[in-house]
Amino acid sequence: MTDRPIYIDGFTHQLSDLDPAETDEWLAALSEVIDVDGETRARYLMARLLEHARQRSIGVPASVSTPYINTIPPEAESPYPGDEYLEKRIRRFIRWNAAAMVIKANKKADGIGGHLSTFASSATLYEIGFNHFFHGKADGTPGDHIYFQGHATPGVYARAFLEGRLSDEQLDRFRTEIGGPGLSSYPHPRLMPDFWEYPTVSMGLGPINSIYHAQFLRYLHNRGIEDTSASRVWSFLGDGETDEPETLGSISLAGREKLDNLVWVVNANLQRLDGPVRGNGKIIQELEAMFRGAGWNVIKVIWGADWDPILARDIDGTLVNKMNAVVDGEYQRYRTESGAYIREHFFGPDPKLRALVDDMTDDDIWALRRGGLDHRKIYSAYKSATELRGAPTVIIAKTVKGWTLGPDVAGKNATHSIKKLTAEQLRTLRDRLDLQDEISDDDLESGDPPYLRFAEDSPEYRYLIGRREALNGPVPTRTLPIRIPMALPEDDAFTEFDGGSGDVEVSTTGAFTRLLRSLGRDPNIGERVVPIIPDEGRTFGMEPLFKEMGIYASEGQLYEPVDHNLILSYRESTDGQILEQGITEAGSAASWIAAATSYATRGVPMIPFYSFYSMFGFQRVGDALWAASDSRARGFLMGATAGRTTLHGEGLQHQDGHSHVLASVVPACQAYDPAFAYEMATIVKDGISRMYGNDDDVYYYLTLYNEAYAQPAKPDGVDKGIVDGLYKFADAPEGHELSATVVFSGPAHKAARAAQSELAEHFGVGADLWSATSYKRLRENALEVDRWNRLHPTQDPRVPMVTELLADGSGPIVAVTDYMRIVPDQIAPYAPRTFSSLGTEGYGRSDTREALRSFFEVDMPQVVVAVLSGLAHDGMIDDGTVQKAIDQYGIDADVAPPWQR
Ligand SMILES: Cc1ncc(C[n+]2csc(CCOP(=O)(O)OP(=O)(O)O)c2C)c(N)n1
Ligand SMILES: [Mg+2]
Repeated sequence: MTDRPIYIDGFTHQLSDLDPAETDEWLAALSEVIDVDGETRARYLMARLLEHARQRSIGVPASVSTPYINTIPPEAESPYPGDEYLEKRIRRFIRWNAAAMVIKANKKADGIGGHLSTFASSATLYEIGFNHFFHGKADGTPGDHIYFQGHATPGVYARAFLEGRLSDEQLDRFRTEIGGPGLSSYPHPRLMPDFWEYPTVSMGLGPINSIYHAQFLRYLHNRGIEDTSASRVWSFLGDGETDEPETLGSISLAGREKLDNLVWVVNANLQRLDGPVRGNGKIIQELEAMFRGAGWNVIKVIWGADWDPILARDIDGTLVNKMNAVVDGEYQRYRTESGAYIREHFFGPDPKLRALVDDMTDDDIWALRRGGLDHRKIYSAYKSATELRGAPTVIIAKTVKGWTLGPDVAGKNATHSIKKLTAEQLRTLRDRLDLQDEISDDDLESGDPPYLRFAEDSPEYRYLIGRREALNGPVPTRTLPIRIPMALPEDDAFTEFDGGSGDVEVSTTGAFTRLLRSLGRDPNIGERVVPIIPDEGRTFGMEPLFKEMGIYASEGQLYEPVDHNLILSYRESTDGQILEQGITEAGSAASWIAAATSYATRGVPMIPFYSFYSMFGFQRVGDALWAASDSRARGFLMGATAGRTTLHGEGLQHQDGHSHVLASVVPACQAYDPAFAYEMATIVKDGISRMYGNDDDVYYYLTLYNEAYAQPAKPDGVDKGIVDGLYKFADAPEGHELSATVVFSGPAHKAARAAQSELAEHFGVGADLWSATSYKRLRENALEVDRWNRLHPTQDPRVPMVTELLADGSGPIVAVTDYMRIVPDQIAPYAPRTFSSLGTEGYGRSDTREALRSFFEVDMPQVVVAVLSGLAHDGMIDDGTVQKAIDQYGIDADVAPPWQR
């Protein structure tokens, strides 16, 4: 046994050694170098050989990691084009204002919070972007798409303030949004729709969204919808944030599709909230290996320019070895100590290293910068990233958390949560930023630090505005007029379902696929339809679309598919319309968000339909769908294979009886549970006209089922009811003494309709049937009315829609659904008569639909018993009649309820 890994390269065993003597000579030579000149020299020679081999194009794989030094050597840096003095002044004003804003907010109402340290570490990373790279939208073109790190908002506001985009009052209202023009804590387009474009504060979502956004730009381009080549996607993220699976989970997609329109900037301040990101390792090295492995261009910016002359003197690699060996916990410590400490502990132990800094004072050593704080190094990295073709770039920039905020804050474990500075600490910051002329000691004593602005005729202001003008106006800016308009679809696609399916049995999923196909052929919206699927297209019967619409593949189809001779072959192409994202709900949701916000980010409305297993929607990627509503996404989520009893056979992890509960908590989500094809088509039609005709910032969630049944024809005059959430599907059969109302949704219509016949035939009850397409909608209307009534006590009370509709009937009301009872119970307080519900509580399990419906107590006998029970409760029949029915159907009344079994 050995505790060292054994290195075998299959390749060297695969090929025969054509000249063993020559091989031995090479190996012996290398061994001698290791023994005589040491490992560093050996590594140098190996690195040179590999570099040489790559230059000669002999196809050796690139190594996944490089030493802990800058990727771009000083001699390859680009000359700096900016006015360094003015930029430094601007940066300092922004640093100050960002800190002042957080401190003031926190003073006003203790605990309201804000973050000082994140932006303090990344100010240079942003300022280089603002002054030299980020393209705005002033001329009506979309410019760049910039995902700002959520906790860096104070810096972004502080800059907007200097640019004159925000007022003193607004800065004063940071984190005070109620009742005035407040600034949201983090980037929230829902709250600041003219400003923020991308919600990033839930860690990991910004990064993954940015990847699929970059892919979507290519998709728009390759499909000929618009030329997106002038836009770049920038994503700024924290090093701690890379622990989120969403952050790194899709990086291989960007590498594979060669998304050179994508740049990530990782702010490697080595810290997250509680402590070091990798105290015992090196986050930068770890990330480098992962990104290189995924095909990204990696630019490490670790050391500032003051290190260049020291590194130049390190001829035998001792310094680089030391840089490689020290762990992040140690690097963090250095920044909280002193120059003397760094001399002792970093350079100290090795006399050769110590000699490298002999001519430097402790202050000189202390002043040595990290690369991410060096504007020239960052400029070179960005320039190189934007010029590279054929791969996405990640810039990993080493910074200091809480930089410039003084010894009590910078690099301290608690730095992330510090939101207050004492007068003394403020003075340190002021002096550090050289702002003594602008801010007096008295200003600091007051505890109310002033905001700084440049006069409009000052060189700083002119420079600041001039740079933004040269880059096409301010960023971030969300609003962009529609650039490539879209007319609404023709009616034919929807009316096709009005007549029903006759005797032919089809599922609502099948009907949707048909609708999708027709929408794809519509002259007005056809090309704007974006079907997105995470590898379940066949389950949903979507394979006909593979051939007809084609599957988007950035490099086309480089092989002949196995089913090439079939009519429904698997057709991939560069202009394919379907985004088949593979088995990634997180990725598909990100892809959907990119398409669903294209109306705003590009001025190009697109209509995405993301079809997924409903179980793996809100439950799996609920946070992404929440962020989608923040983004003001417009599009369709199609929760297929819905229902706890309808997706038979699959069992506990697949059978969804609660996505409508989860959907009910998202304000912008329009959640529908249609029973019939015509309902589904009517809802989709309404969705398109609301979102794309009326510009409502909502999205639609429809559950689709895979149970095939004869689809009824659409009754007259029900469109409004379908959209409003409830309509009468069938009148009660006439001539019965007793009456009742049965409300169904989704496939529960079967039990409801069977119960209607049974009640009439055997119990003398005429029940009318209603279809509830959206309990969420009904509840929201009732809440609004409820509130109005409460706050207008002297006026005639209003009546909720659901109450008014159900007033057209008599007898008890029973609602039956393939979802949990809490879904129909949303209307319980507003039902005009005795109300009860039947639903699918508990875990799903594998069995037939019939067995499942009996188990979950949502089948015909249960509906009959519930109606009779309601009648007994109302005193219309005696309890014995109910008991008789229970006995007659063989219902085991004493078995434990399904959710306890
Ligand atoms: C999904 C999620 N979990 C937790 C948080 C809370 N949170 C806010 S900032 C932070 C630490 C961030 O560290 P890092 O990504 O390194 O950013 P830095 O501030 O150091 O630049 C955490 C955990 C969050 N915003 N989102
Ligand atoms: Mg960090």
